[in-house]
Amino acid sequence: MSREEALDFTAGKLKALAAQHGPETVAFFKHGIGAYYVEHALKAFGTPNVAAPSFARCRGPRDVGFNLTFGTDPGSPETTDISHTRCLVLVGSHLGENMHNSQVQEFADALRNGATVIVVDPRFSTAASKAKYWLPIRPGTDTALLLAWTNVIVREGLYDREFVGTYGLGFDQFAAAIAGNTPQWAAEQTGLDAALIETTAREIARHRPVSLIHPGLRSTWYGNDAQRGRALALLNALMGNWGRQGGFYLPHYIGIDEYPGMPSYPKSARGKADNPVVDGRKRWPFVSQAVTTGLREATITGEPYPVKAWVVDATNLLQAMPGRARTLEAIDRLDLLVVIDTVPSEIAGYADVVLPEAVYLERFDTLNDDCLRLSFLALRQPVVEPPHEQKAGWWIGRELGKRLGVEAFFPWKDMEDCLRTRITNAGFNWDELRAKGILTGPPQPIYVDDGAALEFGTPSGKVEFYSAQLADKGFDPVPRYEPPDPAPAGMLRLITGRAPMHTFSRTQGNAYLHGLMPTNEVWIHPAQAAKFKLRDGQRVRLRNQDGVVSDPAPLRATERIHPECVYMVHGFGLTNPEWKTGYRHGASTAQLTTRVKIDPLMGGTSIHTNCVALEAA
Ligand SMILES: Nc1nc2c(c(=O)[nH]1)N[C@H]1C(S)=C(S)[C@@H](COP(=O)(O)OP(=O)(O)OC[C@H]3O[C@@H](n4cnc5c(=O)[nH]c(N)nc54)[C@H](O)[C@@H]3O)O[C@H]1N2
Ligand SMILES: Nc1nc2c(c(=O)[nH]1)N[C@H]1C(S)=C(S)[C@@H](COP(=O)(O)OP(=O)(O)OC[C@H]3O[C@@H](n4cnc5c(=O)[nH]c(N)nc54)[C@H](O)[C@@H]3O)O[C@H]1N2
Ligand SMILES: [Mo]
Repeated sequence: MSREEALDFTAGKLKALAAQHGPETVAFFKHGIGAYYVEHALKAFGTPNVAAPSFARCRGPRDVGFNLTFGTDPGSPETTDISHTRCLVLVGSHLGENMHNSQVQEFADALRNGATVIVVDPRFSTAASKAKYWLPIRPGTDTALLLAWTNVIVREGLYDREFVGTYGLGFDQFAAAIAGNTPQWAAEQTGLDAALIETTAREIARHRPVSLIHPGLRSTWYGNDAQRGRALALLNALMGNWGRQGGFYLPHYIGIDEYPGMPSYPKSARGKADNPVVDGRKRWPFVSQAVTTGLREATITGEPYPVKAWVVDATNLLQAMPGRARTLEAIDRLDLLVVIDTVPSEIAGYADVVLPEAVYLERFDTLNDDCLRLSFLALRQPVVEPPHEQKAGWWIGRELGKRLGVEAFFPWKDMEDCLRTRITNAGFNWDELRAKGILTGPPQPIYVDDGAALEFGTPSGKVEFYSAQLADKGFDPVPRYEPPDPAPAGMLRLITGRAPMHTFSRTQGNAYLHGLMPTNEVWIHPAQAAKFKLRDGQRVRLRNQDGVVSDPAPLRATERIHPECVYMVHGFGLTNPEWKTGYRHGASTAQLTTRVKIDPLMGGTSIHTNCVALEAA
């Protein structure tokens, strides 16, 4: 099929499906800014069903926990003022292995400046190796630790009374609710020493307000994660660090207008399919973005209405979503699966139509104008031509849009025309942006002490220590500890994270990065390795609680990990034989993630709820 035939076929099929089931029958899955114009075409066509795994599978629980507390989420990259902090607490955030480049540089600044670092992780991470205190917590028990820290800080009066008095709401109810969460109680849950919990609580408070408890990013751990996000938010609130140097800075943003004459999207009367109303309320009342697994369920059940076509752009749903079997079941029920990718990804192997996209060095994308310390406009622009028939996302979006009859949403000649017009109309210089790649706005105050305004977007306009919103919907208004489900006998909990040289599954085929790290390893405590009669370096398979068996990966027996869990880097074990590099290298954590607990507040799908036994390969 030629590219034109593929686009004609796709648009023809989408129109036929929309005629039968309504435009909402099309679901769009994406990850990242490159997917902007395909999303634009499909929203113009009339579907509200757009979801990214970076919400319910990644940052969602934390965002919701912070939103419920401060009325805003910490963003990505987070508005954390790491370089200036005197005390940095990392709860699972494995900076340095998780390569958020700017944050890793700030982390290095903080270390150079002599900041105290406290790392809570069942694994001795790279960040833990830089820390004054490493708390090797029992996996899944973090909320107990966070509540015990707040308990010490409240009981000993170490919190910022002025901040809490001026901006807080429901502090007394909060203090009463956590009164029983003593260090002795938390020690039993977390396996940590009660004295260490007390010492670290005092250490965190000693530096306030220049004390920062990092909100984390991927917070989909155990299924009750939004409440852990709230516990993290509340601990920060006690430090009075919102809008303070070395805490959370207050970001700025340059909003610029759309291309002139852009129509607005049609509004669907049927609403989104991912989070329908059940018994008079949204299934997950506090979602702030769509839930990918909700769209998958709608595809399988046909409820609340049939979803018959998926367009998947820059996300490998087979690795990114939990429960591969369920994803394949949904794909089986589709009338059309279109995949837009830069390589023959696993999901592309299941597609009816593949539209190859040019890589980021070969294309314009829409402007990046995120919120950061300085407001900015950043441009991605082509530096080389695509080698073959690949096209930029904006081109694919517009060509699809034309064929879907929504050309009015693409009034510009090409992306350069679109961007130049928007930039020029906003009073900026296009040639300067092209030459520099980024334009910044004037410096504005980012700290309260320099005159930045402190405002909270919660219903009360206050920092909600007690959440009436949660109470109204039948949830705990103050976070409460729920222990993780115990591992089945003879099994260990599977936990996962990142390695600096790889990005999920997307870099597995890159020969240079593959050369740096050709496989993941299975980290296990030596005492547990001995129980499974395995030795360091041996190739092993993992068998999960549902009988799913992984490809082999080498064992790494190390005291750097808590005896109750095994650890593996995510993204390995790809199954598309088209891949010359990376095909069936290492074990796939996604394949072993068959059991999820769903966060009742926001539909987050937990990852660390799976357990494994090990056997020699
Ligand atoms: N088991 C398990 N699952 C997880 C996670 C985990 O740790 N464990 N992590 C979760 C998290 S935090 C996240 S954010 C998600 C990430 O989920 P995804 O972003 O879906 O991750 P990848 O598996 O890397 O898939 C990305 C796909 O995009 C393609 N791609 C890369 N660049 C481009 C481009 O410019 N254009 C187009 N069109 N395609 C491109 C790649 O080739 C690849 O096929 O996964 C989540 N899922
Ligand atoms: N190199 C690289 N960097 C990346 C990415 C990438 O693919 N590659 N992806 C980016 C994305 S989208 C995301 S979301 C982030 C994810 O990065 P983060 O948000 O930092 O990490 P997580 O994956 O949530 O957490 C992994 C860490 O949590 C620890 N952990 C596991 N279980 C528990 C527990 O019960 N309690 C505690 N306290 N710790 C636990 C693990 O041992 C590991 O050190 O990384 C980003 N940075
Ligand atoms: Mo993520």
